[in-house]
Amino acid sequence: MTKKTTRRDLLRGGLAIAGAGAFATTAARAQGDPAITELQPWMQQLGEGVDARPYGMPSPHEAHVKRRSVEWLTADPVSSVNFTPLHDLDGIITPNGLCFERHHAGIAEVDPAQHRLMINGLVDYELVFTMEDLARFPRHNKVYFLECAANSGMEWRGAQLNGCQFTHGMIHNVMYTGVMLRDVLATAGVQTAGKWILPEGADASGMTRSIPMDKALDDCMIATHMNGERLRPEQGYPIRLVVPGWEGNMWVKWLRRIEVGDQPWHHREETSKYTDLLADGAARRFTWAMDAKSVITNPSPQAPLTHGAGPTVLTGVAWSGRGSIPRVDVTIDGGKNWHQARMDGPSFDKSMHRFYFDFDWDGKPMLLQSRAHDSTGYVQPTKNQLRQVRGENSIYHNNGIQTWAVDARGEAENVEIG
Ligand SMILES: Nc1nc2c(c(=O)[nH]1)N[C@H]1C(S)=C(S)[C@@H](COP(=O)(O)O)O[C@H]1N2
Ligand SMILES: [Mo]
Repeated sequence: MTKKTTRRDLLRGGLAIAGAGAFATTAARAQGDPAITELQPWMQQLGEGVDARPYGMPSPHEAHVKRRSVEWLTADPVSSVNFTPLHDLDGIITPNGLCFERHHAGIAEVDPAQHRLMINGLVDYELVFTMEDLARFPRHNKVYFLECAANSGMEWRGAQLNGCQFTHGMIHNVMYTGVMLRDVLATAGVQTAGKWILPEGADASGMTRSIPMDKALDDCMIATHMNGERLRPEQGYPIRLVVPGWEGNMWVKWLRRIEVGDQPWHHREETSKYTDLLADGAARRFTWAMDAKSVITNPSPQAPLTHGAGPTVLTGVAWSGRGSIPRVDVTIDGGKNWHQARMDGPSFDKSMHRFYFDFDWDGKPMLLQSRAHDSTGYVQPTKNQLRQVRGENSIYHNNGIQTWAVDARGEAENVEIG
């Protein structure tokens, strides 16, 4: 016979799960809570109708969730960067309006009717496509992260910016819809000598990068949509190049031309920029794939623990330009003990992964770190391990382990340990 469950039983069951009610309010304590006893304004009037919000926006209570920039970082906002508010997000997808932006000459406002994609150079047929032409190639859907090689660059010499939005926010993770670059190149007929491509952007910076043909024919896409809707102007509307797992600079936005050549061009963005100056003065050439990396997004400096000791959800994101992330380790005592985090959500190659560590906080100060393992077996290094190999002159490609010091009040700070 099944026992009839009373409300009292349910409450008791709930409390037992919560460990003596560490995070539950008992019915007795809740007595007189106006959130329960008072009729709220939204309970007393009709809401707006279906025509009021043809393109919906987040609740006004979420107005703090926004991209932010660091004023002193660059000389001018048109050649600058803003950062994804990682600490305010969950799951693995970055909402379109919150994807960090990196422009070298501001946002190009392109009229798709006046935009063309040209293929020229070492091809049998030099071709020009309208946006309509591109829509006639087979379409594909893929989730990929885009990380600027400069992400965490300000942290090379030591802990600096107070918030994962600023230390790790030059990344977004989006589902792209688009056509395979290899299908488009095939119509032009790449000649045997064609070993490299040079995509070029239609913005005033005329961004160009050399990309080896193997990568171009492997998984590169010409994207038209992000998270189901057309690309945003900030992200390269109407088309951008998607170069899975490789540094963000190669993902040319407002794509207008692809030249096929027999050798790399060595333009600005692959020589004086986006290369790493090693200790001996030599520069690392062509660092394309972004190595495995992770960061704890909550708690973090912009997202303190406010509930005190007891059940606590720690979470963060991890990614690798070389594959997926089967495992993330987490420590709350600065690396004395490591715990395997719980991976949750879809796991795609070269996509962001979400991890959680659900634990009972004793209310004492903590030193939080996360360490990603990728599907190739590579393990995310400490910042000191990176410095041993790369010296102190680097800016780009910092995938070292991040530390947050959490004090007894739950406030978090960017620090570096041993
Ligand atoms: N045409 C063009 N493409 C560009 C850039 C640019 O300034 N112009 N910036 C590059 C850099 S450095 C990065 S990190 C990514 C940023 O993409 P996002 O603005 O979608 O975040 O775009 C790349 N593609
Ligand atoms: Mo970048």
